[in-house]
Amino acid sequence: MLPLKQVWPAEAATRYRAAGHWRGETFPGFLRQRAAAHPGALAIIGGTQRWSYAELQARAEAAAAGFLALGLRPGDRVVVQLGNIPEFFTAVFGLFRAQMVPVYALPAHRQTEISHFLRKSEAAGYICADRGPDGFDYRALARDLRAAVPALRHAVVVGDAAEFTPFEQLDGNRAALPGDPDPAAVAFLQISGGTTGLSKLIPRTHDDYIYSFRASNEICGVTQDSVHLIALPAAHNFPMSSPGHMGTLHAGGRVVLSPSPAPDVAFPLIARERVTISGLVPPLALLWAEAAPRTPHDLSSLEVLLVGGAKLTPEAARRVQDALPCKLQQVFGMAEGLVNYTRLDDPDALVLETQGRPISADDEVLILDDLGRPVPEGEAGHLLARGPYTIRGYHNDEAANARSFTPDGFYRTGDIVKRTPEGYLVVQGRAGDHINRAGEKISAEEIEDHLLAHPNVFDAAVVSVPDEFLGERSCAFIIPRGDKPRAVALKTWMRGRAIAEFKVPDQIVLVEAFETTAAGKISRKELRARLRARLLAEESGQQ
Ligand code: OOB
Repeated sequence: MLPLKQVWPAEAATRYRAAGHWRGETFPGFLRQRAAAHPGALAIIGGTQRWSYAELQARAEAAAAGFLALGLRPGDRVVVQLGNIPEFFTAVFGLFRAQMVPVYALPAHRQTEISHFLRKSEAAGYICADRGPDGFDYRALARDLRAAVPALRHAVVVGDAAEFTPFEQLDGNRAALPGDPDPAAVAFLQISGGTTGLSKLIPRTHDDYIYSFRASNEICGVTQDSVHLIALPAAHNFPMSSPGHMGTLHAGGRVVLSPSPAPDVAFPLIARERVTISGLVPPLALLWAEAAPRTPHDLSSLEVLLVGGAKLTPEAARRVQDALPCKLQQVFGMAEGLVNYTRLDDPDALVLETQGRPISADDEVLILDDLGRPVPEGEAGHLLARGPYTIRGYHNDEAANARSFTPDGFYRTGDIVKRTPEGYLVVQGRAGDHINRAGEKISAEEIEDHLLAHPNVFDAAVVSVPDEFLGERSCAFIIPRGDKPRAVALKTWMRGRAIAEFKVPDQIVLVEAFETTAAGKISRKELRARLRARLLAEESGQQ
């Protein structure tokens, strides 16, 4: 299969190379270099395993040779659904080494999502673990996927593989391994948060992604002395590259994998491994802030805590800063590219009240009104971005590309932001209809589609509602048909749709009809806005 390309105009690519952003580095290339320079340094710590760079490199090569021996070919896409276990790194560096393209799924995804990723990426392989920490059996999922997606040729399982290929036994002829990939080729496909319908696939190249975490390392102070606790799912873009495990490995530091972000799991790891940096979504940062003053574990090694993925309010930021013995750094990023950070030497006012400024002097940011005109400085508008690590288009999705990118290549982020006089962004909200549930993005449309498949649902509208703990939660308004469905039963039925648990509506409200205007029907967007406003008014009236 030909390598996938992500196309920047030649002029922009030349400029990014000349500026030293794109240096021709690749994933297999940088791991090989680190392993040669510091073979004995610890790279990955997870469960009972402690792997040096040399060991990670050797395991990745064995996996790469094993993938080829199975019959997978360079260019093949392989969906990787692994949690925070060391094998995640063997799998993805093995795929990189064999010039295959990982497609990153989250452990929470189920058959509906994974089969969509497999089809959309035309994947030939799927890698999962036997079971998740919650007991979920991914082999049962692999069976369903094989039946549903005939193009899926290989399922590889970490642990007890049953009838599938055992991950631990992957090996083959190293001499058959290809050379290093083209740095301009797509290295992997990330999953979009999904504003409309199903998730889109985000192609990231070696050049652009490595630039984003190399530059993040500088901004977040990551060096070979850093010990990075990965508490969020390793496949998510934030813990992967902001500066994430990839940034840490690029710097020659240590990655410590936490099977859960809960303080009772993460805090002992911080103390034992002398963790210096970690990243969390706001609800978890608040949980850590609650637990930190009472913990018997020594957290004094922590230097930096990054918080992002959803809005951290100034009050919440203050609480986190006061309770934890480290610097707070806000991060506002997206898997499509653009990432903003507050800087480590910024004054409190910027750290607590803004979501930072872009990584790169070559990040171009526009803030536009509804008609596409720049807003006056300091006013809120739609954020658009273009730059050396922001994609120019989704994988294999013309319709989404027409919606999400301007003709001159700016990505419409869907976020509403303001810019401060210092050039820092403050996130005000979203233009699109999605729910940011503790950093997990849920498309209202996708959930409405599922609900409409229920025989007793005449119509459904899904909205986000402010939530003290989650930031936002989902509420589904349902017009029943025939027997009124009960909320509990409807939730159970939704689980039967084989979707990620976080997509099951938190709240269900039955209504007789949706509003219309004198002129007739109103748009879905307007309808969702009205329903949301009504619910909030009712809730505040009850207090
Ligand atoms: C990160 O990436 P995604 O792709 O899961 O979600 C991106 C969206 C943004 O467009 C924005 O709506 C929201 O998540 N978001 C924030 C935020 N960080 C992300 N909204 C308010 N404040 C923040 N600090 O979520 C992501 C990727 C890389 C680094 C950090 C987060």
